[in-house]
Amino acid sequence: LGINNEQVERLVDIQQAPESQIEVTVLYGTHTGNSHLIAEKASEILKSKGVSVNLVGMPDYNVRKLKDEKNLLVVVSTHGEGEPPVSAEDFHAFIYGKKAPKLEGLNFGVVALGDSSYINFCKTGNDIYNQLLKLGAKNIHDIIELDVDFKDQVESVLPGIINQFSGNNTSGEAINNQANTVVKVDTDQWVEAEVLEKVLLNGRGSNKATYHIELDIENKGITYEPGDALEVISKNNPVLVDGILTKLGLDPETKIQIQGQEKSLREALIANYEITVVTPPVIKKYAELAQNSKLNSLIDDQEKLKEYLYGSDFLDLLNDFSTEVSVNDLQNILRKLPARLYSISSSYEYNPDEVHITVGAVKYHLNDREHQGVCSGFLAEEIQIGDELLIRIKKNEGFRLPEDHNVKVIMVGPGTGIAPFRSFLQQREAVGAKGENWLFFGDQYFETDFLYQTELLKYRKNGLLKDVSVAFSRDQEEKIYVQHRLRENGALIYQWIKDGAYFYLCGDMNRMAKDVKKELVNIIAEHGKISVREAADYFKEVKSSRRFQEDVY
Ligand code: 2AM
Repeated sequence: LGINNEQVERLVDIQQAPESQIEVTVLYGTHTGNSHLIAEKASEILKSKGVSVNLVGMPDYNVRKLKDEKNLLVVVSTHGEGEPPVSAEDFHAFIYGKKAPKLEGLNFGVVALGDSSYINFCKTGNDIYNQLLKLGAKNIHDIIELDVDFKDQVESVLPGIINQFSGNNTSGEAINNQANTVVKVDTDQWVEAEVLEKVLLNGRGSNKATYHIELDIENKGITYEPGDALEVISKNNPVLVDGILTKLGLDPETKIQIQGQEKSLREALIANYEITVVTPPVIKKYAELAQNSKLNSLIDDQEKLKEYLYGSDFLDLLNDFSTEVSVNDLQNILRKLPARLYSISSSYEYNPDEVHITVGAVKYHLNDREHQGVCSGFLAEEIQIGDELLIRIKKNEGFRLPEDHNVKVIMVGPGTGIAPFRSFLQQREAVGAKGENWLFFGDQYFETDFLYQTELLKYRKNGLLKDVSVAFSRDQEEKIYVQHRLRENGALIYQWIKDGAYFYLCGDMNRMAKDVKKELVNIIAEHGKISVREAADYFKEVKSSRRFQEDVY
């Protein structure tokens, strides 16, 4: 079970306290809701074992209570290149901060979610795990790391850690029964929805291909709120699949078992396995097979590995480091293809029969071949009007319009970051919200990349939009970005924020979101006539009161 003596003693401690009921706080930090899902499931199982559970999201958790906790199960995801999800930022900062308490009386476990295509896989979970140890808390179980295909794994790992908390008998049989009967986290049904419309939003000559896609959900029993995302099941490009099969000399019609179904190898490679991305675990498993000294030295060098993996697909790997691969090997090496998430760009109140998404197609040339992003490529190249897509709604409670319709709203969404704001605007129109709306949009060129231009200008004309401030970065020599437009309007932005406006940010996480937040702090400092440090504190307050919300990727 991976526990040491000390942990066993702890466990016995718990068991020897029959009088008082065991209490466990299940604390989750989530971005897309997966951690929430797992935390809920863990709570359910704990309760069924007579444990008293306090299930709480990190933003709602009073960190001053941490020092009094006895049993803590943390479920947390990692965002992008190893950062905490927004909802976990404060908790993460608190345990690393000066005010972090000693936690000698605490038993804890961590379930970490992540995406193994990133080098810093599950970093936030590991940060929290290591820091809780440093603060003197006792790990009741080793950290559990779950990849994007966690739904397969969670059923076998969750009972193990839960039994440590509940102090229950941990016989393998009990765990297995649990695994088969109780631990199903993936219960939401997928729905087939017909593609009603598919429009390329960029003009001829653009560097970009952004598609507006409308899906029919009439009578499908689906509802959603502005801010929610759509999960889409995608398929791999058959050309890439055939390239792989040819390279490996495998028979496409070989029958294999996958998720309890029999399929041909070709079908499975199209629908079930990830081949457009090579993750570090995948290349490591492949290296064991290939026994190639060049490949071995590559995987030992993190920086070089990262550089190599950037943009490479599985066929690149096969071409660069040839070796014999059996059907069985393939099944062992490849990761399951996860569903993809897109911010919904329509409002249910405005049109309950449809759901819209705005998809930026990822396409590039590498090693003399065309490469595509898996789902955007699928939606851009394969899917046509009249086709059916498998979809379901993914709630996003961290990105919500103010309940009070009179509150002003500032939205910053360059590129496909515009998507949720189209939904916000439709919603504000549908419910007749009186609060003013101000949109900042940016992209490369006015001529070809002003997404939803007609709609947005119409909204400005009819007053739904107070203004749409645009930044076309490449229409002039020097770059103009949305944050420059924010700065130009600094005095008014500051006024709005002072007056209680909500500020929303959506789009690129790595550069844009960081720069915009920095600019916002500068605006607060300049127009509030306070130091940058004080402005940063003020910004934190705005954020904790949920008047700053972001959905970045
Ligand atoms: P660029 O591609 O010309 O650099 C949407 O992709 C828009 O965001 C583009 O105009 C892009 O400009 C811009 N962008 C790139 N980096 C950015 C940053 N750090 N801050 C704000 N916008 C950025």
